[in-house]
Amino acid sequence: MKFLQKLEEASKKNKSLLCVGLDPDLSKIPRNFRDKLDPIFEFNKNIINQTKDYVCAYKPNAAFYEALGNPGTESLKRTIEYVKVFGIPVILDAKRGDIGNSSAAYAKAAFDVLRADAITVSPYMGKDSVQPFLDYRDKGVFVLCLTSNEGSRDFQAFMYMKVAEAVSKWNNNGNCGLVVGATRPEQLKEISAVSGDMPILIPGVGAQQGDLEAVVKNGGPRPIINSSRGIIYDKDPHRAAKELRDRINELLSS
Ligand code: NUP
Repeated sequence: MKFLQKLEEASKKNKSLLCVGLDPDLSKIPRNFRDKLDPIFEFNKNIINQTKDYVCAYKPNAAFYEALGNPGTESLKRTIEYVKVFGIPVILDAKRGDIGNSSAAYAKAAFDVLRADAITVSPYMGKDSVQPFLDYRDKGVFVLCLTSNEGSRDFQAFMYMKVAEAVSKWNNNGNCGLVVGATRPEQLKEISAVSGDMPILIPGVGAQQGDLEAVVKNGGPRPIINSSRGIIYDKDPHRAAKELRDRINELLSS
């Protein structure tokens, strides 16, 4: 099934625009998981079991798994397989992008080996660095447009509109999306005015204190609103995910 179709089905079924970020940090996960054979997978599995009725997607950030070496990669693979059982799409947050043959290898790793449904990529090296990802027509490709961190003022502030316009043109297979930080609601409005019906992945609510109300208002027709630490380290992830999903829906209808 194509990424976008999978996203829409999960979104409809769970009445949700919420994406939960699976960014497990061994030093922060509860002690009872740390004693298990595969602590990261067991932690994720518990989060997934508690939140799977309230999300439209999950977003594991590759960094937290790669930092653990081979066992981390195994935990990531198992996590993606586990999510698949529920028909929910997985966006691998890996921010890849390189010369063509290297990007092709990154795409193979993400889509054929890890079996993610979508990936985040950087546009910095231009279209040929993104093309190998776009060639996987059934997979989603989210291009960084304007990120949530302070450093997005250094370079991205001068070119985010160019990125949004370029990606709209790269979208021949209908599999592109953009990434815009929730801490940039004004620019999100400008971006969604030119991005048509492309989904916009919006991280930065919760721990980074992005403006949820403005994000829902300005995020275009297909916002995917991500919270990672705000959900996974809450003492009650089930309640935290449900409350955030409901709050988003309340803002949508107000
Ligand atoms: O602009 C971005 N901001 C951001 O935080 C683009 C991202 N991909 N992220 C990622 O989203 C970040 O690396 C982390 O995986 C997640 C946000 O996590 P949290 O602040 O909700 O814990």
